[in-house]
Amino acid sequence: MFISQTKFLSTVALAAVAATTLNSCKPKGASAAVVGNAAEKVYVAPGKYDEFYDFVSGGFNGQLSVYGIPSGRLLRIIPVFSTHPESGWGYSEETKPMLNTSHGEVPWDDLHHIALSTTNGEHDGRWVFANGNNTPRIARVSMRTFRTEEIIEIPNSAGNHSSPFITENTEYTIAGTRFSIPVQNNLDAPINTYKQNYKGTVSFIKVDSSSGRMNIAFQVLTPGIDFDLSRGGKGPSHDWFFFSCYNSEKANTLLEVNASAKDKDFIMALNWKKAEQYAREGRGKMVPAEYAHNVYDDTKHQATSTIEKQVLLLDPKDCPDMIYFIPCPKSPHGTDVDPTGQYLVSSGKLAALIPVFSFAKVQQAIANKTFDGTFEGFPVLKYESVLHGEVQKPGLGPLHTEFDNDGNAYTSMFVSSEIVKWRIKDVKVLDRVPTYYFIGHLSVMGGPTRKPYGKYMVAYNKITKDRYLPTGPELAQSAQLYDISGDKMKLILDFPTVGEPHYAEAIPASKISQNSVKIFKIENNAHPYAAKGEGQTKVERKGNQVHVWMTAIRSHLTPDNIEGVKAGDDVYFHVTNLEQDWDVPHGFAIKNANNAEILIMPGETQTLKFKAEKSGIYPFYCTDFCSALHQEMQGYLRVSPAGSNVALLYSTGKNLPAVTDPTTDSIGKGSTSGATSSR
Ligand code: K7E
Ligand code: CUA
Repeated sequence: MFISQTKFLSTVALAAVAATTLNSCKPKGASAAVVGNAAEKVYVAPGKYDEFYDFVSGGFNGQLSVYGIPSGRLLRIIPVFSTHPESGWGYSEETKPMLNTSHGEVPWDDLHHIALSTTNGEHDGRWVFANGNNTPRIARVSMRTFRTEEIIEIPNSAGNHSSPFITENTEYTIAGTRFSIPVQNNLDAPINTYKQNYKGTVSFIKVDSSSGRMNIAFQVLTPGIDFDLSRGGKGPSHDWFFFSCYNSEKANTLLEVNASAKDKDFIMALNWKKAEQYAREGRGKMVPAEYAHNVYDDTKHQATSTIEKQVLLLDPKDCPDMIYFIPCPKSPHGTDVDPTGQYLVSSGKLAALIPVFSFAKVQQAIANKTFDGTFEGFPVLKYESVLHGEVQKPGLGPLHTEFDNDGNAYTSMFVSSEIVKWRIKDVKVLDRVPTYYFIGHLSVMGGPTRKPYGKYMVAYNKITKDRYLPTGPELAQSAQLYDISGDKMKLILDFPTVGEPHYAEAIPASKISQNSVKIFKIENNAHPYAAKGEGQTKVERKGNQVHVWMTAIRSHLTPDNIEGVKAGDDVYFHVTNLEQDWDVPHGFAIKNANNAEILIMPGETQTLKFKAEKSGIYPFYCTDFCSALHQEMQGYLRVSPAGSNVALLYSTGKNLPAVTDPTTDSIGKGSTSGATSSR
């Protein structure tokens, strides 16, 4: 996210902000900040592999991208909430349902955060979860196929920002609404009735431990505030989830809000174990809701989209001792839990310090009822009573905090463009290093897990300025890699990213590379239109639909000549890639299709729909340079005028007799007998 300048200018830190902003835009010796042996540290020799896969959110490109660390090499772009012509994601008939929502197809989203699945708080190498910010959705991506397998829409939500963070064993992935909205009734309540009618929700999406399948287990209704970010507890705080809330100025005009200016914003602590129990006890209510649940099947090679009709809503009024508010200095953004699960770091963007809360003290305060009033009926814990300490003078504009395995924290400072390393034990600042420029998220290898790997840290910056060759008004996005193995953080590499990166998480390559799927077994292909050999290829007409069972293998498409399609027909090319070798995709594209290509992996079937609108000849070809004779991998579709009598014919390697329509063609009179035969 990008913080508006005006908000900062209104703070007391005006002068300091202006000075630091200027400084960080025109740094002295920005390139000299690189240490001598940096090249050695990031050099991954040809033929060698990177140590980590880094899964990086693409922000407004709606995708995920995967980089190798430490090289910074881009390995893959994974389409999630956006169409991707390169692979046909969102263009093939099989993947279109993945982008379905209760509002129809939504082919774009704003992907900010990812969460790698964990078991006992450690990466288990199974799934990547990602949030769609704009049309609330959560996706699950497989680390075996590097593909999106499932997308679930989140009802009663608007601006799905504090998502998709997970509980320690990936029991749940969590989604908190950014905008509060009217929930359930009076859906177009006047905006000036915000205080009375607008509510927030946080959703708990159960993740099946073996299949990964997601289902919204329950939603919790909350006061009408804005949730920004969240994190699950670990170890001692396992049962809890923490949400930062901002912009509670509106809520602050409510009488019950504590009057202290310092307590204007909150961290909401929610005991999800209790919520789970209340849901089980039937304290929630099934309420009508419409949301899409889209699942991709790797055997049928296609997605289905189901519109769900109801969701279980928990009203905290019926669920005592489940939610507490922790006061937090101005406009908290990130809220992060340290590897031990004992400390909670919450960064107020406009605060001149970083509060660190002690989970043990939170528990004590709850037990002793050390409250400081209430917020909309919920107890507010007394700030001092839950505080472990405050990091003094960390820098300006703290956003996000990550951790290493040695008790240190690293906080990104947006306004002063730096990362500050500090010690959790005594909240003492140990080191600081500049970032170029305006860092948002940062990522320490394994930073959100119980056992961070440390070693490297990546800064994801908002502004690139002079880091790369200029490329017109828009510049490449900038990530920066730091060596954090010593006491001092050292900048060792700049690398550009695609889209606008927000959060990213890296995992050792050894945890997933051996599980990578190489091919889909052709014998397991259960696609209803699969042709598992050239003998199964055919063309059939069903009304104005023409279905083509086509195969691709080096280096021909079968069939390659198709006639008898008429203007007004919808032609479905179901292309099966018969290869059973790693890294031999075939592509398929046809002239004038209002569509993209499809890219078909070995053993897979994918379908391109072509609307035959005008009569003519439409060449098609393989788009992936698959062999020396790839360029020869081509064919023709003949589209005749609507109402003509040209029969369906198809062939490969054989010239069929000329077939013309006697009613529309006066030159030749070809035979139409043996119409749907071939070869
Ligand atoms: Cu700080 Cu959307 Cu996580 Cu961006 S958010 S930076
Ligand atoms: Cu198949 Cu090119």
